[in-house]
Amino acid sequence: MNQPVVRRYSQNPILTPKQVPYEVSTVHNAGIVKHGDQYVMLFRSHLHNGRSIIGLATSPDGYHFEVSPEPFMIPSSEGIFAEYEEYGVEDLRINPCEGEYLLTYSCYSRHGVRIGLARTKDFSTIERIALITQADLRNIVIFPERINGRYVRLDRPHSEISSWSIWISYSTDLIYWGDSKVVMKPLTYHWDELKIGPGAPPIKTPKGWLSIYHGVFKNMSDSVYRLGVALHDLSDPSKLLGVSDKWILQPDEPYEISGYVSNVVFTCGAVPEEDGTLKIYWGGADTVMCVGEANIDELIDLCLNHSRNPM
Ligand code: BMA
Repeated sequence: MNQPVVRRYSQNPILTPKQVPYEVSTVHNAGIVKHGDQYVMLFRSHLHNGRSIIGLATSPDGYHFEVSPEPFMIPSSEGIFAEYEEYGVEDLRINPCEGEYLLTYSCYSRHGVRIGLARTKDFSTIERIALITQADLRNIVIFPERINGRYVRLDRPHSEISSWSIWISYSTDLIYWGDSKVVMKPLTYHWDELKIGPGAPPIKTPKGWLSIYHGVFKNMSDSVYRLGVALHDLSDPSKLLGVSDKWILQPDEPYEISGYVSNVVFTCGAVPEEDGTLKIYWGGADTVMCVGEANIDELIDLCLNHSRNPM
């Protein structure tokens, strides 16, 4: 049996820089959600100066996207956000949460990288709420509902003395976060041994919270970004029920192997469908957007029955 866990859409890539009506060199690492009868994608683009902004694209079917004429989010020129977004905004996640969308994105500046939180209900107006971390920290996803009265997020701090791992933090107001602890670490001499980070916002299933994450392996010439899957306990998401020992997606296609950064598949979003499949979206080689489908039960089975040690 050698069936791929994630079945690529035959017409990948689904979005390329050529489809963007303003000047960009990449489209990648998009947050995505089903909003009413549309799929809404907030994708990252490098400008020709190497800094990033966020664009918006919509689709009736999750495969064919049309890009809005203007960018969705550019670095702020106001207040504290202006100082910390100076070098660009990146890798936005759309976290559906209790009737609104919480947008978590990396803010780059001369002070390092930290995470901004904004909210929208309709993708036409957006309100920046707060910077919710110090530097250096990336890849925040927020669970879709409060658990035991608190908002919950997975995050990924940087460290000089430990391989970069997935942590959990809690908040009662979305602004002040704490009670943090590490929940999952890279495994030595394993496909994710260099570093891991949260990818798509967690998805609720009857068996647990499903989390698609990225893991990186460094070889003699390169680093390879792959995707893996983990399952968190429904009532205590700091508890890992299992982490698939094998990756679910690796760079295999030409548009994943070569591009702005070679050998990268990187996700910021996935959409569960009513038929039990999960549409996973990923950036290929930091240059184009791609989609593929996995079976949610199969992902759960990988976590529960073919698990590696989370820590
Ligand atoms: C990470 C982030 C991602 C990017 C990946 C591969 O560190 O910067 O945005 O997709 O590297 O270049």
